[in-house]
Amino acid sequence: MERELPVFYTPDSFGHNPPYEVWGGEKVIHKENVSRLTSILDALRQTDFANINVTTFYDLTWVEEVHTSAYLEFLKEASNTSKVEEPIVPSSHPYGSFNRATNPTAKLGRYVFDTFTPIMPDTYRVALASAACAVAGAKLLQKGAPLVYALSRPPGHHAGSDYAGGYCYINNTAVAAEFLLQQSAKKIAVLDIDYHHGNGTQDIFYERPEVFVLNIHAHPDFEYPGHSGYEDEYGGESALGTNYNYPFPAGIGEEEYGQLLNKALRVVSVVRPDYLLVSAGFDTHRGDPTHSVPDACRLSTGYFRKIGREIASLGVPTLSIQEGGYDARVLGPNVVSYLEGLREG
Ligand code: SP5
Ligand code: ZN
Repeated sequence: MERELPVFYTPDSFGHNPPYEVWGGEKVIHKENVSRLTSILDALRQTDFANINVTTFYDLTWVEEVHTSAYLEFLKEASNTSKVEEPIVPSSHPYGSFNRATNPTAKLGRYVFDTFTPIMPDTYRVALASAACAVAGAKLLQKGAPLVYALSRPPGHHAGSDYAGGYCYINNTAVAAEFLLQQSAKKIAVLDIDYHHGNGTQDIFYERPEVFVLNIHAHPDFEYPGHSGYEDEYGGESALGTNYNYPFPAGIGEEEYGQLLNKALRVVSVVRPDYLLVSAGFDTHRGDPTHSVPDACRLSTGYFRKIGREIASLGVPTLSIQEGGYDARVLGPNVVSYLEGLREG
C-alpha cells in the first residue's frame, strides 16, 4: 500500500521532560519522558507510509472550550514560577466540600490530583502545543482524511476541565472533539484504549449526549487512577447511556482483551458517529512499567496491528491521539504496528 498516513507532532514536545515523579514519598525517574517521543519518531521514520508533519496550527479557542479559565491561568502561572531543577509537585489536597485555594500550595493541590504530574517551566506551553497536534489532526480529518495520527506529548486523558493528573495537563482528545463539534460534527465517539481509565475524558463529556465515550482499561479495584472507571458509570442524567466502561482484571491476555474490544466496537458501529477519536495508549503492552501488578495486561506488539485493523474496519473517519506507553524500547514498534493495522482495516 502506498497511501500515506498523516502524522502531526511538534518539536516543542522535547521541551517537557520531567526529571522525576513522586511515588510513595520517593522520587523515581519520570516515565513520561522525551525518550518516548524519540522512540515513536524513529519507528515512524522507518516506515514508508508515515507522512510526518510539524504542527504549525495553534489556536487556543478549543482548549478554552474544554478547560476553565481559572485552571489555565493556574497552569500558566505555575509554569512561570517553576524551575527546571525543582518541578512543582503538590503537597496538600483539598478535603471534603472545602476547596478554596488562593495561595500557591493550596492551588497546586486544588488543580493537580496526584504527585506524578510535575509542573515545569515549559509545561504550559508544551501542553498547548501537544493539544495543537490533536487539533491539526482533527482539521485534516474534517477535510476528509480517513485516518490521521496525532503524536501528542504530554498525553491528555487524565486531565479534566479544571485539573491535571496522570502525566496529563490539557485533554488533547477532548480539545480535538470540541473542535470537530464546532465545525460540523453532530456525533462523536471517543474510544480510549490506554491501559489506565481515561477519567478526565469521561468527566468532561459525562453530561454531553453528543459525545460517546468508551473506555477499555485496568479495573479501578487494582489500578490507577482508581476513582472511576467502574462498569456502572453510564453517563450523567442528561447523557445516560453515552458512557461505556470495560474494566479488565489483572493478568488479562489477548483473547479476553479482544472480547472487550469487540463489545466496544459494536457500540461504536451502532452509534455511527461522524468521527471516531482513539485515545491510543500502548501501556497495555506486556511488562509496561506502570502496571501495579506484574503483567497486568499482556498484549504483544503484533496484537496492536489487530486492534488497528478492527478499528479501521468500522469505516468511520478516525483520528488516533497518542496517550500512554512507557517502555521506550517497544513504544515506537507498537505505534507502527497499530498504524499498519489501521491501514489494512
Ligand atoms: C497517560 C497515562 O498513561 N498516564 C498514566 C499515569 C500513571 N501513573 C502511575 C504511576 C504509578 C507508578 N507506580 C509504579 C508501580 C511500580 N511498578
Ligand atoms: Zn496509561
